[in-house]
Amino acid sequence: MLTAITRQVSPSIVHCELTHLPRVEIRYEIARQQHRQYEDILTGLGCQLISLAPEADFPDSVFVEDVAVILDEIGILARPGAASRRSEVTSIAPVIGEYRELRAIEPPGSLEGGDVLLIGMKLYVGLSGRTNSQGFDQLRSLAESFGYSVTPVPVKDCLHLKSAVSQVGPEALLLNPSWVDRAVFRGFQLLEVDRREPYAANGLLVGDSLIYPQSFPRTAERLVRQGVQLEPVDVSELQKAEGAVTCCSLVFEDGGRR
Ligand code: CIR
Repeated sequence: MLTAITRQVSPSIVHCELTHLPRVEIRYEIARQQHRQYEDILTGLGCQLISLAPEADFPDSVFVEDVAVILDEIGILARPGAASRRSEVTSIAPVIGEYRELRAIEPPGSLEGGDVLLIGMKLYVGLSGRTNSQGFDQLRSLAESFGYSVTPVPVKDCLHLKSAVSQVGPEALLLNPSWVDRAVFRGFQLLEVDRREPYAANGLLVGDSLIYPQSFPRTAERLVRQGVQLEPVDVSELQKAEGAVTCCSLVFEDGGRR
């Protein structure tokens, strides 16, 4: 059974971190409704949902993906590169601790879950503005001890690795070749975003379905043509905070509580 951890949108989301987009008005009530729809989709796809209460002190806390990496064997608490996000880890740690033994990325390492693409026993880790080489090294030694291969991936012009590439099928990845080097992912079936939709590379694969933003119709059409089953969701308000669909949940195999 899959479990999905989410956190409801913070009333202070208007003060979110921004790296590549200009600040525009985020309509909090609409963001909340859209987030609820996203949660409903996760439930509809069979996830047991753990929807955590909003945290007023942490504008970006809806983006739970960034604060942990959950492997089958352990949960790794991240150390966000954005200083304003570091304390988000504290309140989610005991929730993940219900399911996994915990480890943590320690200073001077920084790492955000948005930089970690997990496919089977392969971990691709973005070296971005948020994840540094010490964070990468720490994750690598933790994951390699359980038999994972761990590959560093330079990313440019975007926030996280998963802004540039995500999994859309068992062996298929969707990517923006301007932000990440296709060659890293040789061996996978590679689909590219439509050039006019640079932010379209992020989808969340749950079982056989891809939760995918409504705002990228051209790339969506390409995905459908390749046989990908889409679950469209409107996340326009969270996108203004540079959020996408992977970042709003931590989805993992339950395997029973510890
Ligand atoms: C941030 O800059 O940290 C947030 N405003 C957006 C985080 C999005 N996270 C993700 O895509 N994994």
